[in-house]
Amino acid sequence: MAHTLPALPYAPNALEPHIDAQTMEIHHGKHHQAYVDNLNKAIEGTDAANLPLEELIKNISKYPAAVRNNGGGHYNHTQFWTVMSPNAAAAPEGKLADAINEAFGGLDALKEKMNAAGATRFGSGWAWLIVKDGKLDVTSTPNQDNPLMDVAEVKGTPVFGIDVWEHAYYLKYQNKRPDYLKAIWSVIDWAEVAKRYEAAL
Ligand code: MN3
Repeated sequence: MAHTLPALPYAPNALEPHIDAQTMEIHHGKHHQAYVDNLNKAIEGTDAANLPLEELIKNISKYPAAVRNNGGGHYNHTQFWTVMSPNAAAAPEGKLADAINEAFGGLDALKEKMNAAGATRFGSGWAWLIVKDGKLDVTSTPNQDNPLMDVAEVKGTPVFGIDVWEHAYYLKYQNKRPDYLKAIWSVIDWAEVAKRYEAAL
């Protein structure tokens, strides 16, 4: 059961000007493809080859670093493409909006908290909105780790994550990670995030 690269749900230039087409093409077609290929290589001929990705991720401490890095890379990017959209719902509604108000005091406060988590993550990693003990929380992980991994410092069910690797923003934003983090909220699709939140509960 080899893992495969999911198609981008929109054209590579669909998220411009916030995320440029060349970054999307390289990020999805080269970086994500490499995680998929290297994950398949790392699990070929082992018991892990028959397991769904989420099972690998939840028990990642049992596997070699190549499975952690590339399995994490595949999982993280797969969710990343789907929570962005050229027709993004601009604000959360209903249950998700209530939960954000309760946990953070409002959407702006959540954005600030996630941007701070992303901006202060040293080197490469991800900023996450998670469900932890039934409540929303914000955390970050290094490299291609995520909060679903049994090795994560702060564990929880990922609602969505923002990639803060330089490859996600360097062509357009150069070293200005905070500018990228400010811009990305224009393409975060709150309707998709709400679906993921309800599934995480
Ligand atoms: Mn990436």
